Amino acid sequence: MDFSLNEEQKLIQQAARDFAQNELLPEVIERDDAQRFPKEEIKKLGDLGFLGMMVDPKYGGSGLDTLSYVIAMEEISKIDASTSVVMSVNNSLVCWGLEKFGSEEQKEKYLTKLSTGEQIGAFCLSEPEAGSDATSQKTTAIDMGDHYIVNGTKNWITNGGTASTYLVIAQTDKEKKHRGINALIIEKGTPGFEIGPKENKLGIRGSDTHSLIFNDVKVPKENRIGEDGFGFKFAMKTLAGGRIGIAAQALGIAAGAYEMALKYSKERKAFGTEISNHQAIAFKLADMHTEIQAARLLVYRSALDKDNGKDYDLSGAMAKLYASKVAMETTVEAVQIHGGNGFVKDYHVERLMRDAKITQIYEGTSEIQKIVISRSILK
Ligand code: COS
Repeated sequence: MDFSLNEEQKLIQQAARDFAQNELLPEVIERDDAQRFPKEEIKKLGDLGFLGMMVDPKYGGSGLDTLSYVIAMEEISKIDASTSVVMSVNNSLVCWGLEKFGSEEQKEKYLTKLSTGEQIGAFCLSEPEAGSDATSQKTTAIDMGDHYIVNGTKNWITNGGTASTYLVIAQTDKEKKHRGINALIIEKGTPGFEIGPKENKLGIRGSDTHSLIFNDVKVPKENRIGEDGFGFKFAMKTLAGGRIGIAAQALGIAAGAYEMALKYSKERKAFGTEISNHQAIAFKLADMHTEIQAARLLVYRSALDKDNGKDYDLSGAMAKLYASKVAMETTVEAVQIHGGNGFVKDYHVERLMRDAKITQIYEGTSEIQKIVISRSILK
């Protein structure tokens, strides 16, 4: 077992760190306040090759491994989780799903633009009544011969307003239950496809989350991903990799909060000495450091499983479950170490605490991860 990074991975880590410091940090508080999407920053992230990191260069991607992707995700998430969720969805849910399961024509037409960041993608599974219970899709895609007619609503869609390409999961044959579900590529601007209002969120407020409404939307058959009825498996397989990305995001949020708390504890004085000299604070830092390192090992392990062609459903679920818990606990402690300053926006840790919460919810709640893990160990 060798967890040391190679030269290329170290360069990617440094590039991501520099980008986060120079491009994301300066206006991250303002974007969070105003719920402003990081439009320019995402464009630059695309220029860096971070929006299609694992995609084959022949489709405009960077051709890197999953480990490189999680390393970059960690660094970006230390500073700005609103930006890293755009990166995660585009890389693992949209680009990966299209490259793995899309037709050659779909890859030529959509993937080449998505992997460079010329366009952004969205992954549309959740509905008002189908979040965790993902097989209960109410959105329908009725087979009309050479096209589908799509009706329904999707909820909490990341990149909902800014995306150009939407991967939409919908029920074609209700009798067949999850085996009658399809995944369709729907372009923004298709008649009948409307974008609902933007959600006003607790955290990742710079990201762009919307409901989507489909009213008799005509989608050509060639926009279906995979065979008829493959849609649910497509969603599950794609989400399994997505969970590695969100685990890396959670790891980054935790590590970012820890680094800020560590620095602050060496500067802030109380009772005549830096607060890091008080065991009450030093022990908190010891716990944070240990838990973050454990989370990092789980995240790296799941990325390596994926890179080595092994099953990563279990390791990805464990990484997400644990890293998101560590993100929540670490950010709460980072606020505590900052005291009154932790409660005001200028010190960043309150934002990281708000951002951490979503990592226990999206791409499968912690409870869903426990279903995946327990089924795997009990089968
Ligand atoms: N890879 C491939 N196929 C998978 C899979 C995976 N990781 N997980 C499930 N499947 C397949 C199963 O093999 C089964 O297909 P067959 O009947 O053809 O064998 C099908 O999917 C249904 O699986 P299952 O019967 O286990 O479905 P459940 O309704 O019990 O749900 C969970 C399984 C809970 C794991 C699933 O619904 C889930 O992940 N829910 C959360 C979805 C989510 O993450 N939502 C967040 C919104 S997206 S941001």
